[in-house]
Amino acid sequence: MKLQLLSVAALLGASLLAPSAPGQDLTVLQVTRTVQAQSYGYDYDYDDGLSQSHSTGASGAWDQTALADQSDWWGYAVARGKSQQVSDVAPDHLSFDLDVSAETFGNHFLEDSSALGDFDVAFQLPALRRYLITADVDVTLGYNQASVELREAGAAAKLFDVSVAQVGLDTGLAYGWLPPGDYQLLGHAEVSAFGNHTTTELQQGSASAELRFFHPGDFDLNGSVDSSDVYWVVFALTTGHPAGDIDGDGDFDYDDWDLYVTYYFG
Ligand SMILES: [Ca+2]
Ligand SMILES: [Ca+2]
Ligand SMILES: [Ca+2]
Repeated sequence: MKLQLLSVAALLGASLLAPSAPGQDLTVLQVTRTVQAQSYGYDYDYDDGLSQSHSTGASGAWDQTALADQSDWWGYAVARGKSQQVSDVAPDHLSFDLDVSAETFGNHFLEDSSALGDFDVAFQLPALRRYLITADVDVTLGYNQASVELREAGAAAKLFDVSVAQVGLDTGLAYGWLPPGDYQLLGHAEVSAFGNHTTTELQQGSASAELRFFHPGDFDLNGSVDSSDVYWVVFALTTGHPAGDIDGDGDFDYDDWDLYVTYYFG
């Protein structure tokens, strides 16, 4: 049923009442952020490898690179792994950009390299929040994978999942309301390259995401709660836009409006 009985003017009038001030968006429970890179080469009278990794359990901005850029004892390039992470764990958002690459150079009997980046943050939402998540993953053809997941802590079911394996790219966007509780945002990107005297490889991958939180009444996700939110709720309800099915029961009626009003004043 469309929401034809409602007067838009009356609903806009309701928005003149100020909603309550937003509280803290998220409480960080646990952080693990890692970058890792490795390289290895083997040949007649040569056998050596390199590895580098960094990790942090702290919140805040983190920009870190692990590099394993290997040359042999005579100066010939062997293999190179590189993992870079630019991420943020902030009171109102979580974001990360994981870039990994692995390369072999064709100068040895056996060469390999690998790189991985991980973002794993568990957090608590003390109160109902409107959320918006965007994600992109991308890997070249090979033994590669990249993924972004949002799930309730301890639950197998994923609230949001974008992933690729072997080759490909994917992108995702989701928004809605998250009830108070414990959640986990995960990002992973991993690539490997193999080669020898006659073959070389360059493998690349990335996983990036941004998860933002807003006041539950901020329907249009622009950072403020005002008459524009009421306008868009009414628009979504009257046009049957999926975002207007606020209670998720498949129809567009007063139940949705009543729930939104609860959120608005939440
Ligand atoms: Ca708004
Ligand atoms: Ca509904
Ligand atoms: Ca209904």
